[in-house]
Amino acid sequence: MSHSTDKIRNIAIAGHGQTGKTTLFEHLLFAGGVIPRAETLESGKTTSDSTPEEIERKISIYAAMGHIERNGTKINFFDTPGSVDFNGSIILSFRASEMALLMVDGKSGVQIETVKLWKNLEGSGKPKGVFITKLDNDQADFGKTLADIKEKFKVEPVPISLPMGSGGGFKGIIDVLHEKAYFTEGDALEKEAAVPDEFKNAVSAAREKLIEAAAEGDDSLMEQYIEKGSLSPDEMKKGLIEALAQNKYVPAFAGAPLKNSGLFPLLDFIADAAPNPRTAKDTALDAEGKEIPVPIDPDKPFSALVIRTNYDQFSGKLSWIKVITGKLAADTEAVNVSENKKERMENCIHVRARNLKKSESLMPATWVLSPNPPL
Ligand SMILES: Nc1nc2c(ncn2[C@@H]2O[C@H](COP(=O)(O)OP(=O)(O)OP(=O)(O)O)[C@@H](O)[C@H]2O)c(=O)[nH]1
Ligand SMILES: [Mg+2]
Repeated sequence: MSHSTDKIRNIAIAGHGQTGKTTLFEHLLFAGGVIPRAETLESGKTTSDSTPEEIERKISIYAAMGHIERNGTKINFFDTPGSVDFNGSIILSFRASEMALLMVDGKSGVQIETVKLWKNLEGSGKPKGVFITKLDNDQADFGKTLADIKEKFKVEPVPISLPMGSGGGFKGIIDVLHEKAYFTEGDALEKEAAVPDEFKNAVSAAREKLIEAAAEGDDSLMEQYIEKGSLSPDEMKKGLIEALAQNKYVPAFAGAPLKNSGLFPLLDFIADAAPNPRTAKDTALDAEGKEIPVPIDPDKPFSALVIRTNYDQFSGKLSWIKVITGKLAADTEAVNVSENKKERMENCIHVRARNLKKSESLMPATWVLSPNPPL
């Protein structure tokens, strides 16, 4: 199914090595019904780490892409490698996404590669979120990790979700925005329930912070907040979207993806509030090499960003493409500006985990694979 551009969200998952990016990606695909079960790193069967080298070394070497549906929105994720040796694919994944989600281990805190990635993202001005993970580990500490993020990045992270218990006593996650609890259920998906009484005060305090962040969205919301001391749920949602698009706050998520925990609050927030590509800013180089703004727009002539090109022994040259303007249909011809030559894109292929599906015509902001044999 082809989604209109405003119903697409593009997110790059990044962070220090071994923080659990591939595990989050795998469990998101499971939560989205794309794969029947989530595989572990140790099994060597995860969707993302699929090359012999990755399976052998148990690390990600190549960026992987996949998408799931949530509330009528198509959410594309990039799982990027943690090692700087593969920095090129991380940078391109950022370039192709409207938001980055940085993974921070709830026990180790912010590690060096994440600091470098943060600096890189600061330059782009794109919104960033943090996912504090492995909260099921002994000694994991959500509050301490938030404080570490605050100190290292000089920002006030705003919790969208909160953990219930920690280490051996970890029970699940609370969605602060929607005031729902999600209890872990072994290998099954997390189960929704009412917020337990013991966490109600913490949720109220976190909601206050969320309302403050939302009030930053625009002047009328700020006036409303100053006048009434609060915002309605609709104003809150509008403010969170606006303020995030302007990079005014950093949403913080809690979870233990290995236990399927913290996935739904993350997905619901992304579907509701992550940047809409239709309003996000993109840039390209003009014929003189000058950087110019390029709005992502279906009504302009076709243009696309090639994120990566693979050579497949059966299909030949396979390019990962993000459509920027116009529509991409099978058998489209376009000029490859870096090589100044024409290329033909034979098909458009949606990547759903390891399944590939042909698509007729694609809207801007979509990521696809496209075989482009020589003309
Ligand atoms: N306890 C616990 N362990 C986790 C969780 N998420 C990931 N892990 C473990 O952390 C290790 C690294 O996980 P990966 O998902 O490969 O981490 P990564 O960030 O993708 O690693 P690189 O791509 O190599 O940088 C594996 O042993 C996972 O099982 C979690 O939520 N809880
Ligand atoms: Mg990985």
